[in-house]
Amino acid sequence: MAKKSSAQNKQADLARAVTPPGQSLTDNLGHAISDDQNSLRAGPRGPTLLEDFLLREKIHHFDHERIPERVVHARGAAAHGYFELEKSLEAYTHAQVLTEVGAQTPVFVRFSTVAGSRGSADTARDVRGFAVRMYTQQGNWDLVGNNIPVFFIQDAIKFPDLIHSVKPEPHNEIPQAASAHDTFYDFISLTPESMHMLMWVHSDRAIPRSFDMMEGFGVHTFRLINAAGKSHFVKFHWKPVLGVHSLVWDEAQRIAGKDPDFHRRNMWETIEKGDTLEWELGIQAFTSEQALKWDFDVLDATKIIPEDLVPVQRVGKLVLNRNTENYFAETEQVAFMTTNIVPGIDFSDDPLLQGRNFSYLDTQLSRLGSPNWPELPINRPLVQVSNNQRDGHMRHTINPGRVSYFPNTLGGGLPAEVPASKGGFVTYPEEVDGPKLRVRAESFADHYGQARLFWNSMTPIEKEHITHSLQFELSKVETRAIRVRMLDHLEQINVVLASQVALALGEPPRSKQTAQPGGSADSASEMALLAAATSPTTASGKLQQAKALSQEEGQPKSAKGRKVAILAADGVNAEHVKAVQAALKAQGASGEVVGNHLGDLGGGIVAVKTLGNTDAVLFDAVLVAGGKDSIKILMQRGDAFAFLGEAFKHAKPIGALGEGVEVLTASDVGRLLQVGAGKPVVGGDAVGTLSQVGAASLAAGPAAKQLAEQGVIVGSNGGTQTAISQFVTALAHHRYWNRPQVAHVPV
Ligand code: HDE
Repeated sequence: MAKKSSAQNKQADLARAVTPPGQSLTDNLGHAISDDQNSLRAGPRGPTLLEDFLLREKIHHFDHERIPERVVHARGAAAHGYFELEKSLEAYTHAQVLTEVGAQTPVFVRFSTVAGSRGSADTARDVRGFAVRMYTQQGNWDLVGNNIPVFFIQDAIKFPDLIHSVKPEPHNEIPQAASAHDTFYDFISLTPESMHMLMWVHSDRAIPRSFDMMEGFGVHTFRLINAAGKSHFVKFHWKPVLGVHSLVWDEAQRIAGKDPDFHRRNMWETIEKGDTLEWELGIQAFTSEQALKWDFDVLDATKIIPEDLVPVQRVGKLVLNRNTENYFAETEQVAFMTTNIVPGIDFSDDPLLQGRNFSYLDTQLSRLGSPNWPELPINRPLVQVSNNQRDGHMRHTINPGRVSYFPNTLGGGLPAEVPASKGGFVTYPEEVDGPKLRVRAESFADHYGQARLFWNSMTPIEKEHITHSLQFELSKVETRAIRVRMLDHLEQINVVLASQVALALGEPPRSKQTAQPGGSADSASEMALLAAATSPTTASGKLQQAKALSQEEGQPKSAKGRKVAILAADGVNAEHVKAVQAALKAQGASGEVVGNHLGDLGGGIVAVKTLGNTDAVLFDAVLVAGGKDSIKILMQRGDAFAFLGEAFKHAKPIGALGEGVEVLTASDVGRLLQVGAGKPVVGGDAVGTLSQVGAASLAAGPAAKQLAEQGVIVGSNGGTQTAISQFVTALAHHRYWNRPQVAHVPV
């Protein structure tokens, strides 16, 4: 069995290429440089001389620093770590990486968005790439997947059209990293096979809270082959230990401006402070006989295999724990390929996967410029490479000797072929026979059944988010005929969905049942309507709803990794701040002091952010600490009120301690939150808004409980400790969708 320490092997391998900073400045060929600040010129004010080889070399290198960005998935961030197998899959495969329990395999994982350029924002509504490379003892295994389990198209030949349609329009290069434009919906409305994926893309899955709060999927059906040569089909899953959690759309758009590096920063900081990002590897293994019984085709990448039909077995853990040394050398130059598989794993005939198998090798040549790209440190495998391939641009390997062919006797017959019994790769001998045809299989023909399954499986609030997202994107489509075509497709999925979207587009509703979109759960009629809105499914293994599609149900909820803004100013109650920070830390969360200025706020409290340089959207919750002087200052600051309004609007936990309650009462939260006399907060029984009732009386009474149910925690000085622990609990709950009138928050 490979030693646990083998996970460090890739680190040691990369270290061979890490150049320590030298003592003396030299050019690229080792000549010491005496002046790196002034070019060589004829006289102090004269022209620059062609002879200045130092200037020319420096500028020459600079001019060529960029390589072409990826055509898709250009925006990405990556980290190192390991995969550890917990349960042997020897019943299904003889791949060492999936049979050696306890062995740690080094990994490099790159997350990405698809549509935007390298410099675009992290939080665009988009599919996320989830590309995992394992440096196994049998060569590299790349699982180049996404965070959504299906894809837009069934056949690789349509990929260039799909991507051309979603990319900025070619005449004006607008819009960047956004699908909300005519060409995308022109294509999509003519491509019904994309409807299932479209539902996922309009769900909250397309705006993840962080990389480690999203699932990963291999998407295609692959094969596993065991030692006896028997094949099973398999789908690969990565299940995040923290559960699947998302941003809200308005928040995602604001983050794009406030911190375009939101996701990559989060991963970087998590690892820098010694924490890890973790997933479990899950597999759905099934036989071709099982597959033939289902009313959908497992070779069709627009279909999932519901977990109700084939449960996901969790078999190992993926841990990311090391940041890159150099973004370009590692994240930019890593070259994933679907064809990087190891013995015991093989392809299925999914036509999308088959097309990808051509594409990735090809793309690396265009991006990295030489067939020797596998020699780059991040790409080279940990096992020795030996073959008769030679030469080419940028060859690093020095192959000694006169033999570069096989078979040979002059080289002792080496390097020799490796028989299957010794680990040589052998393709699974699948029987194939048939006429050459350009056709789509009949079994790929159902385009709406699983879109309906997805819709049916959503909670009302998730359905509302899908509705809002479609309203947003389609209202940006300028060509009416395209908008109407999209409504026709939506009607095939669910008539209420189509009607709600039609309302926002100024089109006649498709059903008598409509509700005014309320903006949130305060539109009780919309919630009720959406809850009841389901459609009969097809191509779904006879299921009307499926497990694991909703991210509101059955997900682990914890405060770990969550970030709280503690609003404070000079004279803040230091005990409050320290107690909140300690309680958060105990749960793996953190509290950052956002002050009226950076630095010392008194009592040992240090502000690390300011009300001016950050924003509520960059945090998971907001708390106002007490302290008379501090509150006096905060009451003068519109940006403090904006913090609370935004957090309220985005359904985040809000807390106020001691005098901090005054700020809460005076904010939009106080204006809008209704308080009853022991009755539910939402509805006609309210005795007033929070500001009318007055904050001071809330701390102990039934009203405080009502507020807590909506994720608003208030604590007078006496009840501070209780309030803090309630606040941490609220943080683990993440979002409170049951708040009234969030659409009235003017931020
Ligand atoms: Fe890709 N894809 N893709 N793709 N893809 C690329 O390869 C392509 C598809 C995915 O972090 C490119 O090295 C074709 C499905 C990820 O470096 C390119 C087709 C899925 C990444 C390419 C697909 C993916 C890529 C661009 C249709 C989900 C980023 C640069 C047959 C399962 C990997 C590169 C990274 C990258 C082609 C469809 C995932 C152009 C032709 C389906 C995660 O070769």
